[in-house]
Amino acid sequence: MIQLYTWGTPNGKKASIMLEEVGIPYEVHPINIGQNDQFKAEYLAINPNNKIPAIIDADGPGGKPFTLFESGAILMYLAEKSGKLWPADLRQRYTVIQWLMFQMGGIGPMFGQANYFYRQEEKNSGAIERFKKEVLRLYNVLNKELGQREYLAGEYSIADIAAYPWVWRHEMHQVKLEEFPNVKHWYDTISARPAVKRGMEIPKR
Ligand SMILES: N[C@@H](CCC(=O)N[C@@H](CS)C(=O)NCC(=O)O)C(=O)O
Repeated sequence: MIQLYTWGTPNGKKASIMLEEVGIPYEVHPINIGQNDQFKAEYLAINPNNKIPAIIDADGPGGKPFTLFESGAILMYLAEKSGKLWPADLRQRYTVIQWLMFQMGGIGPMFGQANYFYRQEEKNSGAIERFKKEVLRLYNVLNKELGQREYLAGEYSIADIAAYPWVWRHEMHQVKLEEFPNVKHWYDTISARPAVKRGMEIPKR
């Protein structure tokens, strides 16, 4: 049984989608980041970086409990632990990791900043300009790549699970998916997966 510490944001949903995809039983602990639960001492003992998601695997490596934060690391750990969505072939595995890093280093931070600046009442036009440009650049990369194959790394993988909940927030960063038809097709295909539907419902309120 895995303990999942999460909230209803893209990084949190990556972990719940993955747990649903690989079928590992888990218990949800909502960490309300709007009420600063992430700064409470008991949560900082799990993730000193005061962010969701985090997991505790009671049956971790060596049969001992294992605590892990950073959503990309959680996806890789759950893939390796379950043996699912984790290609045995080195070339394929690193293609998955490459697209996972593209999400962690590009999509997550850039879409996240764009969402933040678009949400502010007092608009910072310089910041909006910068992040809008970067968001559109990233959507163009996704659209071009997804025109050549169905999923980011070929087969459905943790790279798709990482990117999907960020694209779910496309309205927040003012992107019309219809303008990126290959991304829209990929998004709709992933949205139809039963495990993704269940994972997106977490945490239930
Ligand atoms: N790189 C981290 C980012 C996690 C992250 O930014 N989580 C946000 C929610 S999506 C959060 O917990 N924010 C609370 C805060 O910054 O205090 C990961 O991928 O796990």
